[in-house]
Amino acid sequence: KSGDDHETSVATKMRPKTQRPPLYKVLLLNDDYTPMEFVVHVLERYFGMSHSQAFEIMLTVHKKGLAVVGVFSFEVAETKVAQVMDFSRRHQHPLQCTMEKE
Ligand code: TYC
Repeated sequence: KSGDDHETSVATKMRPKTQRPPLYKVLLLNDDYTPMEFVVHVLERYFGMSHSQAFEIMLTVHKKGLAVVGVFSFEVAETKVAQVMDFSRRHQHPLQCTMEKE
């Protein structure tokens, strides 16, 4: 039969789309009450930042209102948000942490 793929002359390069898992930004929100040092501690403890890195990001949140503190798979992002929210609540600070799809 004519029209079989192997007989047609135009070579169409097969380029299967690589599936990447969706990524989620974890955001830290500013508020008027959480102590700066507490936020720095959270960034060191849950996001593996150095003290100076953590201080820098904390100041960005303080000045701009929010900042992305990391980009993770859904499960890791969800865990980080839960850990920060739980730690803040236990210390009776209103610090808010959320996630959004990148
Ligand atoms: N704005 C707070 C203060 O002046 C500090 C702060 C920084 C709070 C970052 C939350 O995500 C935050 N004490």
